[in-house]
Amino acid sequence: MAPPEDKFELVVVGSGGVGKSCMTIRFLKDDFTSDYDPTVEENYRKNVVVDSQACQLNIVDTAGQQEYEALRDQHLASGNGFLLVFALNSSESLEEAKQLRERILMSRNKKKLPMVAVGNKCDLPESARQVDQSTAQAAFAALKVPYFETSAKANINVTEAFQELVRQCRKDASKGSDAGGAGAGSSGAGKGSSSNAAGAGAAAGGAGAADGAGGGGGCKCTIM
Ligand SMILES: Nc1nc2c(ncn2[C@@H]2O[C@H](COP(=O)(O)OP(=O)(O)OP(=O)(O)O)[C@@H](O)[C@H]2O)c(=O)[nH]1
Ligand SMILES: [Mg+2]
Repeated sequence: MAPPEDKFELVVVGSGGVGKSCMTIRFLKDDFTSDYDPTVEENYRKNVVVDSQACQLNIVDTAGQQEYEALRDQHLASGNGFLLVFALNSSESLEEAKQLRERILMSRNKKKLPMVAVGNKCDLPESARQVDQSTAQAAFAALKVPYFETSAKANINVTEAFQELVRQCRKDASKGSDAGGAGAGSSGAGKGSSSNAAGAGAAAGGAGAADGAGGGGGCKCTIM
């Protein structure tokens, strides 16, 4: 296979404990652990195929803990796309995800950047929910950020969310700086629209995205 033309840095951000690392590991390795080990920072590199096109992803799994905020913020400047993760059992984490979006846009002095929002832990029982599907959907639709309800644990919509972010990055790269977070219905592939992405458990499994060798030595990252 020819080397991928596209190279994107995807930065996974959100409050502590919302499931950023589990989302990343589910996407990259189709694995899950219920242990909680707060992250300082992890970098992964992997070649994936999205919409029949190869690309190289550098995925930065950032810290949610405040003490590492400065480390995280370095990547706000460098990232091509951002996965805004919150947990459906924490309304506070939703607020933080919205604030992070603003912080990213401000730090880059842009109105839009490739972003996808994710309400994780949708496997939890309804009684644990603090964020309604409709509330989050409406909030992100207003911001023109595609939104998915996911479960890293049950492998729901994880691949879809990352793939949508890659699409956003491609659009941004091809259209120049005024592209960014196109909203509902614009993803071409249908699945990414905020209205039909959330909730559905159609999850194409972990398979769709992951494809072999990293390539490129010498980086401080795990080559998947
Ligand atoms: N029920 C459920 N639990 C999850 C899910 N994703 C993650 N968890 C659990 O939530 C806890 C935190 O997950 P992490 O992925 O480590 O969270 P994080 O956002 O990376 O946390 P920091 O690295 O501290 O910022 C762990 O105990 C996970 O097992 C999910 O989809 N469903
Ligand atoms: Mg983590």
